[in-house]
Amino acid sequence: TNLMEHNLAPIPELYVSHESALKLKVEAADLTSHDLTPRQICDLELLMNGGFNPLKGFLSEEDYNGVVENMRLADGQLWPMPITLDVSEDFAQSIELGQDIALRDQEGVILATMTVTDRWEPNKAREAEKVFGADDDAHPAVNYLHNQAGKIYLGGPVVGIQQPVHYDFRARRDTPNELRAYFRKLGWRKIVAFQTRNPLHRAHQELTFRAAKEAQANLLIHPVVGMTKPGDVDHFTRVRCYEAVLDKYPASTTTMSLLNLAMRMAGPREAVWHGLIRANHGCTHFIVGRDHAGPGKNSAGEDFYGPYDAQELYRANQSEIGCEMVDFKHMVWVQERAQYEAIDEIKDKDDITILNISGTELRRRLAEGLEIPEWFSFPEVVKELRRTKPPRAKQGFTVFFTGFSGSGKSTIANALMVKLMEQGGRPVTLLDGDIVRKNLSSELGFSKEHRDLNIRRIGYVASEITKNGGIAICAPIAPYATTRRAVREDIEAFGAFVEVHVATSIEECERRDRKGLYKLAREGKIKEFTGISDPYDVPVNPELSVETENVDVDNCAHQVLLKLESMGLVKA
Ligand code: PPS
Repeated sequence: TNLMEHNLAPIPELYVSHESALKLKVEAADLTSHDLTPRQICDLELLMNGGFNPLKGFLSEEDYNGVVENMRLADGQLWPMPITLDVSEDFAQSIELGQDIALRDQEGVILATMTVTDRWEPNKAREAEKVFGADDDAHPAVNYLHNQAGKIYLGGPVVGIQQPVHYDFRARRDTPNELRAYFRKLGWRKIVAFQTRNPLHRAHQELTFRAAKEAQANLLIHPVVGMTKPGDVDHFTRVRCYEAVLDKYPASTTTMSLLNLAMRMAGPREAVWHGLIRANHGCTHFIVGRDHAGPGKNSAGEDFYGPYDAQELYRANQSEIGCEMVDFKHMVWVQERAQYEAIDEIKDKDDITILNISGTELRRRLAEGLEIPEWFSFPEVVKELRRTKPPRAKQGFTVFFTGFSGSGKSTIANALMVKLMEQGGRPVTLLDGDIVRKNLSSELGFSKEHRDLNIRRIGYVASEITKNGGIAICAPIAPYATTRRAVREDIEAFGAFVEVHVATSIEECERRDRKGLYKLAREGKIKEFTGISDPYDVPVNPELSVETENVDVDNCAHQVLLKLESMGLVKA
């Protein structure tokens, strides 16, 4: 890169002037509204503030096809990620092409208007294959695509009225143009950005130091606070951790800013996307590590991408990205020399002791309240993490029973509740199928839609209980695997989700017929009866499966308790 040409002039934004915004906001109140999802709000913010420059709105069909097929907009410009406005079929049908719609946040505030120029039903399987590398729901973005995103995409230019409001860490949030102005003011000509969705430990600090030195650049720590991988440490905790580490950097050459990006965990394509976003934020260099924005394992237990695929794709597109890659050296602690070194640069591997704590090992140590050594992290960071994540035996969790009607879910759940109350320490709530249908879901029937709604409500309450350190025991039929997975994700943000399949066969349930419902279902007097005239997806990987034929209730409940002990959720 020719740095003399490094251009920190403002980039285009999609906002109208303050005066026009006031007027437009009033006019927009009469338009058909779309309530944005959390991910769409993140996307819209970066569209409006120029973070997604050169995009001028949500992708048109032609742009979308180009992006999916070969990472290019219709005009040939590099853009690797579909930024699409997904909506329901009903909403899509309610509008006409050429119409303006209002885009509202979750409180109903109008953030922008969009002229709908395109409306189409995407081939989601194709998008999954091309963009994320596999049509496999184990990939968080593929799961989102199939199970959360609407069926229809709308495209068209956006007119920005106001930024989404953030009440947290306000001083740490900057638009691309604010960062550009800051760099201009400080006279920074070279800036290397560090993307992260994890707390920073010593190895990260070492590698960012080295990257800055190598590029002879200033450092921008640019963590994502929008949406990251389900199960990540929440951004409030992370930002407190970053602030604690920031003291260890030279203030005159390092700064930190929060990026409200919704990540897709798309590995190679994501790295290219991140680079473009950082170029828009005025950066000249970008750190790409091993397995950048990796989504974890696929459903066959293998990695979605090779560890250096992201670096390769980035390198191939570097000149167009406009932000030079600094590749991440995997840093390890060399005990004898008491310092971090890049693993590929160590010559005397056989004579020294290399120490490393993986993310999984760190989570285990936090969960079990074990020691985390000072060579690995900073005491201030560990303290913050422990504050958010007490050891597992003190955290909330959810036990989610699923199985046919009459399989024994409620009875086992009741027995488990009593056993947990005998132990004491945490409040226990039982969300039994029948109790929930009475108190939360009295208006619902047994269609797929209503069952899903019922389960999502249970999941919501259980996630709140889990978040607040209690134990939630749920015992619905929950026949649909995708819904159970969605509930799992909601809950795993706050604590463990223990799925217990009460595996009583349908024949046995019907033979027992404790409520006489199977008889009625056979006679057609109850429609859509699970196992008789309605589907049940057998859990594929439940934490536990219990047989109830020839096993008494106490023993079944005890099996669950043993499972909870083995997971460290209750003290042995
Ligand atoms: S679901 O699918 O998870 O929302 O079902 P759930 O809320 O657990 O409700 C299940 C109880 O409702 C009774 N019932 C039916 N079950 C299945 N299908 C149909 N059509 C139906 N109609 C009524 C049944 O007694 C279930 O009781 P449990 O507690 O499972 O034995």
